[in-house]
Amino acid sequence: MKIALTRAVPSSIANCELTHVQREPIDVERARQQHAHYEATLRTLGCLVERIADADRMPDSVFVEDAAVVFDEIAVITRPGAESRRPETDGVEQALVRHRQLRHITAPATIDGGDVLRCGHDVFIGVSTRTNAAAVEQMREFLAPFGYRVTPVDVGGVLHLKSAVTETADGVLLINRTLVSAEPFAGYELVDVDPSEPMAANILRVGERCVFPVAFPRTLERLEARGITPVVIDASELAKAEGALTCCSLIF
Ligand code: CIR
Repeated sequence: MKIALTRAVPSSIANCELTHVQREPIDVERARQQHAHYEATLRTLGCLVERIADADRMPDSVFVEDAAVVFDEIAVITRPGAESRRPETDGVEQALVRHRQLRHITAPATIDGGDVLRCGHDVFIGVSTRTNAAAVEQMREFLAPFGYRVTPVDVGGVLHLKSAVTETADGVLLINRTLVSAEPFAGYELVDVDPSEPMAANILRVGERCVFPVAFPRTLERLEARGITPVVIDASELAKAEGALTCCSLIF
């Protein structure tokens, strides 16, 4: 059975980090309802949802994806690019230590899990405002014994690599080519987001199924035309905190 680690929406979320999104009021109760529905969806897709201990004073703590990257063999505890987010990793580490041997990213390297796209044994790492080249090298060292290929990918105009490209099925990526070059993904089948929905490239894969936001109906049509039929949910409140679907869980 797959495990999905999640963490509660903190009451401090209004103070979250924002980079490419204008600050607007976030309805914490609505965010919590949507987050509960997200967790329920993961359960219907066969995940055992485990909550990491709350971190109510850490505004971005619901976005657990950024604090660690989980592989079959090890889990890497990150050193998040935003200083305000570094305390988040302790709780995530306590939850993960029961499941995996751990490795730790160390200074001067910084990396957010949102910049790490794993497709089988290909690991693409976005070099972004949050993730630097030193982190790519540390990841490469951690993963070398297990046969992963690590490829750095330049990311600009968006927070993380996985805001621009994610995996929908083995060998199939959903991508916004205006945010990231398609070149590193040669050999993959690419499904393009609808040009009117630039933020639609983040789809959450759970085994053979996917979860996708209701906010992007045109891209949904493209996915369905390709034979991909995701479960559609509303994630609009956390989108105001610059969070997408993959950010809210660590699934392994
Ligand atoms: C941040 O700026 O760090 C948060 N407000 C949003 C993080 C979203 N995480 C992700 O895309 N993996």
